[in-house]
Formats: sequence, structure tokens, C-alpha cells
Amino acid sequence: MAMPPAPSGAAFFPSPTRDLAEGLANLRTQGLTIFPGLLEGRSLQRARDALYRAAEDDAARGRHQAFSLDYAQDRSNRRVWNVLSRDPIFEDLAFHPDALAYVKGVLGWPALLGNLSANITGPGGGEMVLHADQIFVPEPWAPEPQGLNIAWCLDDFRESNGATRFVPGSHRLNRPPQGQEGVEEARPLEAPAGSAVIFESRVWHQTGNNRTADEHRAGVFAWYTKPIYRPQENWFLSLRPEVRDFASEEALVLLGYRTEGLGLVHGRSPA
Ligand SMILES: O=C(O)CCC(=O)C(=O)O
Repeated sequence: MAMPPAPSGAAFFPSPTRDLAEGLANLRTQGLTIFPGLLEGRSLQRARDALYRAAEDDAARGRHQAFSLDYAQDRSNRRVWNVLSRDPIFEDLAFHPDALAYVKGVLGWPALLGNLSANITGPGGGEMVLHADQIFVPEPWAPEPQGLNIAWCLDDFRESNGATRFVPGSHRLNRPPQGQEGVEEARPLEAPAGSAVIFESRVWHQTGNNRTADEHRAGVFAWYTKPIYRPQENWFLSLRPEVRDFASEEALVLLGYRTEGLGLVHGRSPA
């Protein structure tokens, strides 16, 4: 298959929709869909405050981390790990019913939460390498996505502040980009704070350059996989205990504490 053509303007991306059937159709055809206003008001403010606080705490303790898959020396862009343990508001994101409807619709059930991390671009921050998220899956890839990413925009995502750049339709190539392939076709996906950008694991994307003098762009990235893949975050070691103590049945499945077939304890699902 040839690379999909790169039209200009808004039509490059599907129109934002809150409709699940339409969103799943967008995922099939474009590899991504945009859910507007999934996080609003006080919840959005709390998530944003909690994330920036976590990033400041990390910096104050010398735990600053640049993004992986990029220029190791970039000190402006920051990655925040183990976001699920930072504040209870992030449980509302990872286990949001609308988010889980997409997880079930794309990956089936059970599924695992592989990670909940965040990327905050900073002034002058560089772009990430164009990639597909299921790079750990040996090729040839199965003909369906092995993972799903839900990017929660906690700030407005704009071209100027490093909005994620995508190549819609690239998932249909069913392989990662090679060399500079796709770099010319990638376009920034601009979305207001509170939007969720839902994309399947084969679509090519990258963090954009932050060309502003004083703006940050925070996004929380929830990464879900089919249940045969090891989570990126080791929840059994890193999860704040209260998250498990108060987790719903669905959340326990996503974290690997309720399971079937794999991850058993003495042949049974852990209690
Ligand atoms: O920060 C972004 O906009 C994209 C992040 C991403 O692609 C990643 O962390 O793998």
C-alpha cells in the first residue's frame, strides 16, 4: 500500500465526535479519533494541577526525565512516570467509562493498562522520532492493533506548543515507519484542553516541536494492550496501594490483579 495522501486543512483529521460508533469507524479508517470535552471544569483543572505538581516534585528531587525515543539531552520536554499513583484524579482518566468503551471496542476484553505516563513539552522542546507505539511487537504484525493510546490533553494542543503530529491512515501499512518515511506527511493535531485523542497502536505519530517562548503542553497518555503483553509500568511494584484497594473489578483486570489464563497465582486469578 502506498502512503495515504496528505490533504491540507481540517479535513486531514476526522471531525471530533462523542459518538462511539463514529469514533470506532474513525479508528478503523484513520487510526485515530478525537473525543471533545471528555474532561471538563474542576476535573480538568485538578488533573492539570496534579500533573504539573508531580513534574515539579520530580524536578526538585532530581528525577527529571526527558522523553525516550528522542534526543537524550533535551531538558525542556519532561516525561512523568507512574501518573496513576500521583493523584486519585488520574484513576478517573485511566478507568473512565468512555475510555474503556474504546478499549473494549478496539482491543476486546480483558485488556491491560500498560502505562499511564505524561509528556510535558516545554519552550524550545524538540520533536520526538516518528513512531508507532507497538514497536515491541515482532514483525510481521497481526492485522489488528495490539494496543490503544488515549491522550488526554490537559492544555490546548497547538501546532506552536508541540501538539502531537500524526499520519492518519498509516496504521493500514501495518508496520513501523522506516528512516524518514512519513515525516513530511505528519500534521499536528490541534485540540482544546479536555479533549481526548484516541489512537490505535500502529498509527505513526510524534511529539511536535514546542516553538513557544513560555508555553508548556501537558498530555497524559493512557496505554492499553491486549492481555498477552507485559505492561510497561510494573504495577505490582510501583502502584500506590490505595489504587488497588479501591479499584473496581474492571480496574483490577486492567492492572492484572484479576486475570484468566496468564498471570495466575497457583492456577487461579489472584483474589
Ligand atoms: O507527547 C506526545 O505528543 C506524543 C508522545 C508519544 O508519542 C510517546 O510518548 O510515545
